[in-house]
Parts: sequence; structure tokens; C-alpha cells
Amino acid sequence: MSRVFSGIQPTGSTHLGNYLGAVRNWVDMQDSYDTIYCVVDLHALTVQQDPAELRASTLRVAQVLLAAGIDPDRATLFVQSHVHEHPELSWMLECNAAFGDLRRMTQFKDKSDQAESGSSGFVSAGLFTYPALMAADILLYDTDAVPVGDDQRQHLEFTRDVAERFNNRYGDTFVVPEAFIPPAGARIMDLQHPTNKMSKSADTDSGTILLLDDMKKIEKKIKRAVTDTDGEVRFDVAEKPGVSNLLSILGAVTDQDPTELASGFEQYGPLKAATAEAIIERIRPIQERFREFEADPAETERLLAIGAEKAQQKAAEVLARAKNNLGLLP
Ligand code: ATP
Ligand code: LTN
Repeated sequence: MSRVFSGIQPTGSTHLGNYLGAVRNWVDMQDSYDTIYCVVDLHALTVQQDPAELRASTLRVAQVLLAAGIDPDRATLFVQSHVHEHPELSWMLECNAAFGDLRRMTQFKDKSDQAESGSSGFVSAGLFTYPALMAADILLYDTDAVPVGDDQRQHLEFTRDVAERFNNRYGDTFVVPEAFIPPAGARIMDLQHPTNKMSKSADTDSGTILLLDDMKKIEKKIKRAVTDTDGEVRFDVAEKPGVSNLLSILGAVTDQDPTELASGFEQYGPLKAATAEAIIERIRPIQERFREFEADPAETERLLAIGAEKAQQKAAEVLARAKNNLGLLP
């Protein structure tokens, strides 16, 4: 069976973009693939975190994934720092990654600009080498496919390049993975700034629908979503980014084509109402299940420990292969 791996950072709160671009595909893929999903807490350390908050949000993100339908009986769900093979392989990959390739990563450019203009002005070296750790996450499991949002395309190309270079230099070691970027929902935009992607690290959360937002808040955020003044409901991302984003969201949630959906609306008001309703219908059961997991953190920790053990068995095997091929003494 083909292997699928993906990861999500435990920073901020999981949002509708994460869900539509990634998590719901993770859930669907459990039926036909051998799936491994990881809460990438070591990646979160690339920017300074409050330790208590990091601990809490790592558990919370795992609970959101379980509530969204990740089933620990079918998928392996674990926390990155529980499997020490990840940072170990990351170093070996860094030594086979080109400095120039890392420098060209747009996420690094964006995040380092953000960090530089932030209150501390501090850009960590980890932010720069971040893609090597992501490559290690993926390559440690002989992964065939990586379901991610559109923003991760470049990191996946980087992962493939490093794997191929390593294989050329040291002999067949890694499976070269493919990105799986969904046809709908791969790039959900901020409701207030519809030319920016919906993000956890936006200045305010008024443009971001959080999976744990209450229903009233979701309605309000959609009602206040930025549109435009021409009044026509039409799917046209370049000319009408706000309206098109609402159509993309409604289309992704209800499995319909955004262009076709547009013809069913004459005004922005009903489009917003339908979008809010569809989101709420999708999110409500996730929130209900989340409350159950939230009430029993020990159970989540137990599931994550089982996941880490399963993941480590595979990771240890691939790391040993890499070390041997590199010439590291057994
Ligand atoms: P940030 O929002 O701070 O940039 P992030 O949400 O991109 O962080 P993760 O939480 O690790 O970082 O992302 C988890 C998954 O969600 C990734 O596969 C990513 O591509 C996807 N994703 C993130 N934002 C969006 C979005 N706006 N639309 C679609 N998919 C997204
Ligand atoms: N870089 C990703 C998160 C991530 C990931 C991974 C995704 C870390 N390791 C492995 C897929 C596979 C992000 O910022 N969204």
C-alpha cells in the first residue's frame, strides 16, 4: 500500500485553510493509503514560543486532528519531538542541501521579513534550515505522497531535490515523494486581505476562520469578509479576490465547482449566508468531538505515545539505511 505522510505545526490555532487544504484530505486518505500524520513541534521552535503555550497547543492540535476524523486505528498520529530520528536525519540532509536552494525558499523570505520587522528583530538559523527538517520528516517513512496546501509546493520540490542528490551521491536510500495538492481548497485566502493566504500568523484573526471559533463568530467573520463594489457574483480570482475566495470556500466545503456556484447567486448577502452556513455545518461536529478529547488529555497522550512507537519503528529502519550509506560506523 502506498505511504502518505504529512505534518502540521502546533502554532496558533488550526484554521479553515489548514482543514480544507490539508486535514480533510488526510482523513479521506486513511481509507486507501498507509497514512502517517505528525504534529511538528520542532518546526514551531523556529520562532520563539512560550513553553506552556507550546505544550498546550501541541496537545490541542492533536485533539483537533482526532476530532476532524484522524483515526488512530487506521493512521499513525504522533508528535515530531517524540521520534528523535527526525532531527538526526535533518542534519544529514542539511549537509546535502544547497545553501542557495534554502535561500530561495519563499516561506523563509516571508517569515524572516516578518521576524525582522517584529518586536525582537530576531531571525533564527532554524528558520533557514526548516525545509531540511521537513524533508527528514517525509523521507524517514519511505513516503510516496504528501498531502499539503499550495504554499508547501516549493518545500516539496526541495525535498525531492535533496532525496535525489542523496541517492545519486550515496546510492539508493530514499523514496522520492510526490506532492498531493488538492484541486479545491489548496489556497484559502484571508477574509480581510483576500490576496494573502489565510494564516495563523496574521496580525488579527478577523480574516481567519478558526476551527474552534464559536458559531456566532464564524457568521460575523463571513458577514464582514471584504468583497468589492461591482456587486456581481462571479468567480474571477484576479479581479474579484474576496468574492472568489467565498466561492472557493463554499465550493470546497460542499464539493461544488466555484464557477458554477456563482451562477446561483445574484447578491453578496446570500452568498455569505450560504458560505457561513456550510462552514458551520461542517465544523460543528468537529467541535463536539473536540470537547470530548479535550476533557480527557490523558487519553490523547496515550494515543500519541502509541503513534510515536509505531512511527519510530519505521523511522529507525530508514535512518539506519541512511547512516550506513553515508559511511557512519555502526
Ligand atoms: P501559517 O498559517 O502560520 O503560515 P501554516 O498554517 O501554513 O502556518 P501549518 O499549520 O503547518 O502551517 O500548515 C498545515 C497545512 O495546512 C499545510 O499543508 C499547509 O499547506 C496547509 N495550509 C495552510 N494555510 C493554508 C491555506 N490558507 N489554504 C490551504 N491550505 C493551507
Ligand atoms: N512546512 C509545513 C509543515 C510540515 C510538513 C512536514 C508538511 C512540516 N513537516 C512534512 C508536510 C510534510 C508548513 O509549514 N505548513
